[in-house]
Amino acid sequence: MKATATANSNIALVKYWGKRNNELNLPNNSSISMSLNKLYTTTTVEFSNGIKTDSLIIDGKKASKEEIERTSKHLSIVRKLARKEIFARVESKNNFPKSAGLASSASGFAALSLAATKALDLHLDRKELSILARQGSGSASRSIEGGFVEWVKGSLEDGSDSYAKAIAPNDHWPELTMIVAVLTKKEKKTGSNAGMEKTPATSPFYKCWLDTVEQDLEKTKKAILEKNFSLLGKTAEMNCLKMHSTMLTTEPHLIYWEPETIKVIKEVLSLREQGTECYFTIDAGPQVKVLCMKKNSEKIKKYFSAMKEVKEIFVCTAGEGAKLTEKDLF
Ligand code: 2P0
Repeated sequence: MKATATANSNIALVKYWGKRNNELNLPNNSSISMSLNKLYTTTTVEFSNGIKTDSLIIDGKKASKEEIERTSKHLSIVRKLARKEIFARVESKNNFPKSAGLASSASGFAALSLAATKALDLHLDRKELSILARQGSGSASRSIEGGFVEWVKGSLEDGSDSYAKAIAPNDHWPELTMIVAVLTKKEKKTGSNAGMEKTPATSPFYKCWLDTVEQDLEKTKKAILEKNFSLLGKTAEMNCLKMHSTMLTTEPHLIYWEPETIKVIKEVLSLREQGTECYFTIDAGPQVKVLCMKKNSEKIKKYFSAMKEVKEIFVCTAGEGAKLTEKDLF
């Protein structure tokens, strides 16, 4: 009744922002992401008859009450599937800062879903795992599959048609690189969950977001399949700015950027003006992710490493989907 899984984080090229169902994490719009091979979570789950409650350690420390409750809620879905009333010891490790806009909930709930179902001997396929992971955190639905995926929003009330589908595998476009610049490791004040709830209800720009997202999805799928970097980069950057426009105009406002974020955005634009093609995308946090081609990645990495605002850098290509491992954390 013990299993360990690893899952890569993923970064959206077309973002998920706003839900039609908060309980099941059903989104208002479909989204597309790329799995990141260098950012991952490893999670060990052990169910045992001898314990009376779930416990959780993250990165060597006892998790907060909220984190334990969220994990326990997710484990209860797995218990129900397995028809077992049994608690678990869970330990999880990220190789990157958590809750700072690097999608640790995506890799975290994907790894937890795979490890917990394996530990209780449930054999879910990728679609079922994606549906399960989505209930822990929406973006986790996209971390089950590797490479490039589309999380289709679906329309059914029970969420059985809202899961991530593969667009292309991780070896489809090896030149495509995402450089993650970590600017601050502070945990954010407003989590995505709370933020996302307020935007659809208060931002006057949210309608515009929904009106244009289908075009962004089409352009992004085409760009991935045809390996058209300019189309991909332009669409992803604009999609990110549109999402942040809805965040900025949410009441109370959601400003996830820090001064360092603007500094890096300006540097990306300046590099592009000088002929090095690169584009930025930013999530619900201050970190900037830079899309570029492999031939320019070393130069861009050096450029950003020299900035005092940049604390850590990960140069990523498309990673694999969630997988089981023998390397238990305890
Ligand atoms: C995304 N984000 O598509 C968007 C862009 C943040 C900005 O998915 O409430 O942690 O757990 O479903 O998945 C972050 O949201 O939110 C996210 P929940 P989640 O990557």
